[in-house]
Amino acid sequence: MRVITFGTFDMFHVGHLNIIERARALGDSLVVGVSSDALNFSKKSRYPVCNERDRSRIIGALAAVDEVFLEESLELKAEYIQKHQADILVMGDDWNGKFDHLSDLCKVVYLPRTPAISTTELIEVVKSLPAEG
Ligand code: C2G
Repeated sequence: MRVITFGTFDMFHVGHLNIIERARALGDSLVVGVSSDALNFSKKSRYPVCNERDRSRIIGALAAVDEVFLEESLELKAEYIQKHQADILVMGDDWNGKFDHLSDLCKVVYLPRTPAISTTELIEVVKSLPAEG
């Protein structure tokens, strides 16, 4: 079984690792679509802290990941699933129900998010640290 998942994975943290490892455990191989910088800008009006090349390198270096590609549009999930011959689509449950229409192409699974950690919170924590010196 081939599993596919998607994400920005900016400022990589343990919540990202958890979903990637749990996604991989559902099948025999895992392909990850890393959201492009342009896709992030169009969604959030800001670029990720880490650029798409570095984010892709980090994801590709993980033992649980077999293949990485750039996700250029949120609307292309069906094409990516078919191109990569995925049997299972895994998303965090912040996306609950959003991809149910793809269930005629593959199984769609939403996994619970890891509580109490997010890129947004990490940015806030770093901002609140006192300056050194
Ligand atoms: N995640 C998680 N637990 C957290 C934080 C994130 O399980 N504490 C999961 C998210 O649910 C998502 C994945 O990690 O499945 C990547 O999260 P983001 O980088 O925030 O990705 P996102 O911007 O939601 O994806 O097609 C979707 C796009 O690629 C955007």
